[in-house]
Amino acid sequence: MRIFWLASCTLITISFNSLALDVKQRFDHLDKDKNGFLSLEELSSQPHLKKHIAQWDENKDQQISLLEFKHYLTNKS
Ligand SMILES: [Ca+2]
Ligand SMILES: [Ca+2]
Repeated sequence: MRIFWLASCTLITISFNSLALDVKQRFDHLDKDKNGFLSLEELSSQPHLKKHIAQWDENKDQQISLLEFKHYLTNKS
């Protein structure tokens, strides 16, 4: 029973990590100039996010940071 519990915890940890990794990979893929932010131009392949950038650009710098991108991916409906 203890082993089963440990295995469940490990699985949960792995799936959390892979989600975080997935966000980072998607972000890096979109961040063409690798400056750590997604400009409106770089969001051209993400029309939904581009359209709603005002909603997700939390510090209103007209760019999406990794954190803002993560919020978008985890909260969009
Ligand atoms: Ca960029
Ligand atoms: Ca921003």
